[in-house]
This record gives sequence, C-alpha cells and structure tokens, in this order.
Amino acid sequence: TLSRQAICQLPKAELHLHIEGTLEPQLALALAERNHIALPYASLEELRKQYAFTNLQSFLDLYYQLMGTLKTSEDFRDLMIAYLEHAHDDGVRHAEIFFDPQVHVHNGLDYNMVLDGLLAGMQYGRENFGITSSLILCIVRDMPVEDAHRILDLAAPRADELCGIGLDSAEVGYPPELFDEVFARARAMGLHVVAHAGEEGPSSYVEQALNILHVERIDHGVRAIDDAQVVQQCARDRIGMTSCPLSNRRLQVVDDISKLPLRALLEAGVPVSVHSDDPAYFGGYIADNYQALANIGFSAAELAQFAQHSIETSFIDEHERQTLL
Ligand code: ES4
Ligand code: ZN
Repeated sequence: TLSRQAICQLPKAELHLHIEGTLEPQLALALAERNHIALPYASLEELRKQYAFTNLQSFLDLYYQLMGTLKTSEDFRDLMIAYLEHAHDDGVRHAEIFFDPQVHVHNGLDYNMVLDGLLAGMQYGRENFGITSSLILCIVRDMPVEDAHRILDLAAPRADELCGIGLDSAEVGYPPELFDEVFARARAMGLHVVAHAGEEGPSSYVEQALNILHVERIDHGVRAIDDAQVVQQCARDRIGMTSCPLSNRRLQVVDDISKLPLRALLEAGVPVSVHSDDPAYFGGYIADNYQALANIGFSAAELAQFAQHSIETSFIDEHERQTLL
C-alpha cells in the first residue's frame, strides 16, 4: 500500500472542492470579528461542537452560516491562497474549484468583487506554487430557478473567466431537470458542465444530469451504482465521477467508506476519481481522502488510477494535460 509521501507524489487534479468549504473554524471566527458579523458561538470550542453532521442539510446549515463571515475581496483571495497552498502540499497540479455566488450575492456582496478576489488568489497560486486552477460556478439548487438565471445574467459578461457551471446544495426534491434551461444557457456561454447527483438523491437524478443537463462529470454519483445503464453510459462516454469519501462518511451517505461503490465503478470502466469536497468540515484534504482509501486496502495501482482519471476528466486543454502526466 502507498505511503503518505507516495500519495502526495501522485500527479493529480482536484475536481471537487468548494472554496467556501475550505473555511476553517478558526478563520471563520477571525473573519466574523474583523467583519463585525455576529455568530452564535462564543468560542472555537463551542463552534467545533457544530461539526457532528447527520446528513447533507445539517452540514449545509453551518456551511451557509459561516459563509456569511466572508465580506471583502481580500477575504476571498486569502481563502483561495490558503487552499492552493494546501493543495500544492498534497500534490495537486491543477484545481477546478466550485464557488457559490448566489449565496454571496444573497448576503449583499457584489458578484464581481467575489470573482476578483478568487481570481487574485488563483493568480498568486499559479505564480508562487505553480498550480493552475479554474472556477466552476455552482447553481444552488434549493434556491429558486429564477435566481439561477439572475446569477447567469451577472456572470455572462465575464463568462470567459469561468471554466464551468455546476449544481450543488440540498439534492432531494430538487432534480436536475428543474435546471434544463439554466444549463442550456450556460452551455451556450461556452461553459463546461458538471452536477452533484446521486449523493442523497436517487440514480434517476444521475440519469437526468447526464441526459437533460448533458454533464461531462458527475459529482459524488454514489447512487449511480443502482442503475446498470447509467454506469454503462458513464463508462462509454468517459463521464468522470468525483468521489469524496470523507464527505460521504461524515454526511452519513454511507456508514463506512468501504461501502462506497468505488471498486465496482472501476471494474465497470467508469473514470472515477477522489477529491475533498469541503475539507474544513469533513476532516481532511485530498491526500487524506486517498489515505482513507489506502487504509481500507485500496492498492497502489487503484489509487494511481483515481489520480490518472482526475487528470483525464479535467477540463485542462490537451497540451497542458500531457505536461501533467
Ligand atoms: C456540498 Cl457535500 C455537498 N453536497 C452538496 N452541495 C454542497 N455544497 C457544498 N458542499
Ligand atoms: Zn460537493
């Protein structure tokens, strides 16, 4: 089995990482003080007690609350730099990073200010850590569909500064088909397309993401395994599946990491890869997710396959892709 050092040395891309999910509790408290935001936690110790999640929603409640401490362009830049430094230490060569601008705009922030802060951090990461990165604008599926259209209105003038569109937040009751027009618009803007599906929702949501939203990758996709046709389609069309083991365990998607269908997906030929989701909330960054799989018996060859899949299913251009392998 692979050592920690060997895990970090595998060339890999981070394809499933919410930048707001890298907000560590200490930083959230510091930002709350600096930005004069009241949080109902008197101490770090008290805040830490809020991380015992029982499902996706119980996590999202804290995640959205702490997101309210982010106010300035520098906050977003600092958050991005701290993340990219960590990713670099874990051997990430390239990162495609989710952000949730609907929530920031809802909190009264300016879309362009948020984007400028994130892009400034990404430039710092490129210059100082040699790590390339791009942004995927995530649509918050439990906000109204009109709200998704409004964020695309704001994003459209600078669509060339984004890599893709994604779909996240509370899944059950918010099927991908609700967003067919939103995603058609994003595709017409030249954006790559991904969606969270089959995390808490059923395999039919994965099927809708593939055939109605025309996604190029599925985020999580745990429940895809319930539909052999969906699995076959992902294998045939080389649809990446971005698994986040520590997230799935902490949100009780599975009660044990060994119950994730990772081997079955590999054997079916699906280009599944391993990622960190919201590392500040789930107890580990990308190398920790690889480590968790190594600890339950995934072989060096299997872990190397996950890393190779992450590069294969990334949206870097062909020329750059060759230089990463
Ligand atoms: C998320 Cl773990 C997860 N699932 C769905 N949406 C999210 N947004 C941030 N983390
Ligand atoms: Zn996610």
